[in-house]
Amino acid sequence: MAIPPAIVAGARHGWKLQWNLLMSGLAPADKNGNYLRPPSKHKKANLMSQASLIKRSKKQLPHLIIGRSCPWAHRTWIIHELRDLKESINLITAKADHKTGRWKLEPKWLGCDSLLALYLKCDSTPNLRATVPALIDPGHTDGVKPSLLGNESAQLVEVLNEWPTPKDAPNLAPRHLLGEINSWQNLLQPAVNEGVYKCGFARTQTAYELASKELFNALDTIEKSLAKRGPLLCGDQLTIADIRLFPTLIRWEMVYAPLFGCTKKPLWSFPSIWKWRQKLLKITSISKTCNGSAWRKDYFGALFPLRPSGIVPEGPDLEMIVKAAAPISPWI
Ligand SMILES: N[C@@H](CCC(=O)N[C@@H](CS)C(=O)NCC(=O)O)C(=O)O
Repeated sequence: MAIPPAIVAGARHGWKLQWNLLMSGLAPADKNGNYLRPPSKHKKANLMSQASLIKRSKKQLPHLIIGRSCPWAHRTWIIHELRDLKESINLITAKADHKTGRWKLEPKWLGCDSLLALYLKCDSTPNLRATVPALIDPGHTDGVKPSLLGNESAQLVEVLNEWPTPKDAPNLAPRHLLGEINSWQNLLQPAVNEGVYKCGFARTQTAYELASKELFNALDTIEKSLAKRGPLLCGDQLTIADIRLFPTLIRWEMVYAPLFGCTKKPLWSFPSIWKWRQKLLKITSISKTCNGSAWRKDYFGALFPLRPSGIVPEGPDLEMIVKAAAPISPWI
């Protein structure tokens, strides 16, 4: 027997109320339903001197805590790989606990089995969210407490780019390109890197359309710039501007299009961006940080309000998508 329309309407209304409640826990919004990224009470990230690092044993070195699917952590991870910082910063991959929405530490580190416990051990204020990436100094002498050196990715990529290293390591933010790198960051951070989240976490149609417009306008700007003076955002040289953009665009077909509704145009309709992404994925230090099927599992599994069934969709693997020749676009 068909369900009476009044019951369907009541169920829809009830579900929408509950959905809004769940969304408030996941992603704060303003009164018009626009996603508001929680301000991170970020600490000023500190650079350590070569002299203080040399004195330390492997265990006493700072640790960079990342999560395999977090795009913010991904940016710091790529710099860690590209500059080969493993001799001076240890890497820990926290595991996403989908049931609690928290980061687990397996195995425990400094006696902590969760990122929250670790933040508390570092005396971070309880209202500071326990987010990845986090750069932590375990303390190098007995009795010295561990401390949080930084947990804001935008700063951390800069700090890691200047991190002392005994070997030759690339400078991804050379002085003559700093102006350009900063102006890319001013566009990329709100419109693209946060922009995909603004689409996915929008609570109303108007909020979604606003975010989508801002996002695709930014992609148009990137496309034009790459076509004119690519192959990279600052010309021939790989910089932190590329590294800041890459984790968003490499997740596109895996999660941001299917789950966040970043679908106004397919990415292949931006031919220069398409080639740019292929070029970056060919760099081994970058490709080893990419795991498309893990991203699918984490995003579809963790973001319950967006996908209550928890079903993880199938799809072609990342390499296959990225390596495909971009079709002749009807938008060109
Ligand atoms: N301040 C951070 C924010 C990073 C962030 O939002 N990380 C997410 C994972 S993608 C997180 O750890 N969330 C845990 C939480 O909010 O409790 C940055 O940009 O570095």
